[in-house]
Amino acid sequence: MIRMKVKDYISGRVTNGTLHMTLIDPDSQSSERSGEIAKVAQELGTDAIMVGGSTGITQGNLDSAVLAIKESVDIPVIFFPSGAHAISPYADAIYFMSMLNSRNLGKVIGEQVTGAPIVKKMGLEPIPMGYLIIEPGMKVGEVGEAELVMRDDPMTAVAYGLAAEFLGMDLFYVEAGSGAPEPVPAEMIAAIKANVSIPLVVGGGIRNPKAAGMVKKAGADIVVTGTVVENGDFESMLEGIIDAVKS
Ligand code: 1GP
Repeated sequence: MIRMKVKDYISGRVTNGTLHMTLIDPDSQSSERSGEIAKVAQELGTDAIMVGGSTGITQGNLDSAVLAIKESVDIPVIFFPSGAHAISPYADAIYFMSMLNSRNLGKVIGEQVTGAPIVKKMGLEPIPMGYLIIEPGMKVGEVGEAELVMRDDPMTAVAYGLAAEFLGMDLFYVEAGSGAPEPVPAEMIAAIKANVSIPLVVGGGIRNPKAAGMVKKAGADIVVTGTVVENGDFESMLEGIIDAVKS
């Protein structure tokens, strides 16, 4: 089957409304379970599966999770990398991303230079993306050595977003960090939306339908949620979140 490029799939869909993507961390459960989670997410209407995590990603757990997920769903499976040490040829695409506010040049451009020839050789579709860590940043902020953008400083986030756009990136992703107590603030999302033309991805701490609705209403084009649920079951929580994003 000739497959549509994932970039075209995303840019086609965002013109019709907000998308939801489900992030699965291969280090958090067996690959079989990753496949089951992806299947449930697809049935509930998620638009793509992202695979990644800040730590504990190896070529082995990554490949087996991606393969299990690919077997379970038809929607695109996008690798969300933490570095060039493990890259899966089995994904449909890779977010080819730069952590714009890292103090570590390796996270800004070094890992990308190491990874680019590997991505080329694998024939993996790269989707250029600017990635910005917002306070509190959680584990990804720590591991990424991010100079966090403060929650009350929307204009700095706007400036980074414009820089991503002018550098030719296709997506701009603002990340509060997995497990953040609150998502990226609505005022910041709205300010970016008002000033930056490339699609805006928002993730981190979106753990219930109310938060998902807030992020969507503020202007997110793509809402990303992980699969850790504190109370209740994953399926009903995800159903409520996806409904809030799509309504
Ligand atoms: C994706 O890191 C997030 O941007 C996922 O965050 O685990 O808090 O949903 P949660």
